[in-house]
Amino acid sequence: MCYGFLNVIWALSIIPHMIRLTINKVPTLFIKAFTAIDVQTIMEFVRKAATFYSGSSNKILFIDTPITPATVEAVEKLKFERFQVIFRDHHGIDGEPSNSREARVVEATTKLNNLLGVDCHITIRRLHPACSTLVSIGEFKDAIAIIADPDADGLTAAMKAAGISYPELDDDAAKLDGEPQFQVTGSSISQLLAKGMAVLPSYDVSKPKEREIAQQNLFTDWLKAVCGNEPALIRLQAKISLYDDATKVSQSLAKTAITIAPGVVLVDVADKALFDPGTLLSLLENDPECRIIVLRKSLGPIAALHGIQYSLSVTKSYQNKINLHDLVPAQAKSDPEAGIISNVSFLLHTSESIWQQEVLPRLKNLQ
Ligand SMILES: [Mn+2]
Repeated sequence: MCYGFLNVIWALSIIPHMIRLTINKVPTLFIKAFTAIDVQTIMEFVRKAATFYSGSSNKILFIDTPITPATVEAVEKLKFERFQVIFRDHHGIDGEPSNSREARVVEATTKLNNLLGVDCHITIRRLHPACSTLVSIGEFKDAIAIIADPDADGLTAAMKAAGISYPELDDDAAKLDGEPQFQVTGSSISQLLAKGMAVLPSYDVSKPKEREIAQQNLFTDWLKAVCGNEPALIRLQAKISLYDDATKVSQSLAKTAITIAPGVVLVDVADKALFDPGTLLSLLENDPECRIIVLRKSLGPIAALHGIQYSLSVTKSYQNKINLHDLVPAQAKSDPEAGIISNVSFLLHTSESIWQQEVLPRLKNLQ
């Protein structure tokens, strides 16, 4: 799971999102499990993989997958069906939980530890910036299936586990799973993945499968390119100019930023050309006074339902000081229908009406 900019919340939303790849003969499902349907998808994927499996292990590896109640349920069901589940992840809570979401993660972590014992290794990102460091090369090449997070960290970790790696993979994975400005700083092969991810189309309600298909193709090509496939490499390189154009759009968008409250900047990106969010956010973060960045967007899970969405993120150095949950009513639930999505304290997405009625007045009074 990525460090936590806007794409994270996109992925945490209600939109089903999954990718299937066969890595070194190991069927791999990339999914974030949040709903009963996600649990069912995992079960069906594993059962099908098991019917085609000719080896002698009964291992299922979960790697970099969010520690949610749905994930726990999938693991329980797999155990019940006599699979050996091995769980490796770095999303454990570092210290005491500071909000209800973190408390739920701690609860689910305890359940997984109790269910799996030594087969469960949940650590923290500070110690393991990338999940690839939690497996050795080929450690799970005989597994029946791998379930991984649908991002670059999940992909690199699953590849290494299945036996496909290269010397810089761990270092690249840490960058790919880090903040946007560092994601594109890895080895040349890693940059192809990072830049490809940066220019994936945003979720568009009129083309609900477009982003998922684009990401499936990107993962497939990158896996092939790492294995030395020349046509895949050429296809990935062709995306670089798209990325370069998107960074130029970000540079011009950054110049349109307006300050709407002390340390709060807003950029209207609605209906604009494809831009790179990482470049835009890092340009805005260059101002040490900048505390909160607001993007007004025409694409995204709330925009899909309400037309427009406001996506707020707290800049790195203020993340311990500002809790965006303070900008909405205390009893507010994270619910796209109601116009609010927020799973972490430093990211918040709202509809136009919640923005006008709740968020903006509170922002103006923010200390
Ligand atoms: Mn991760």
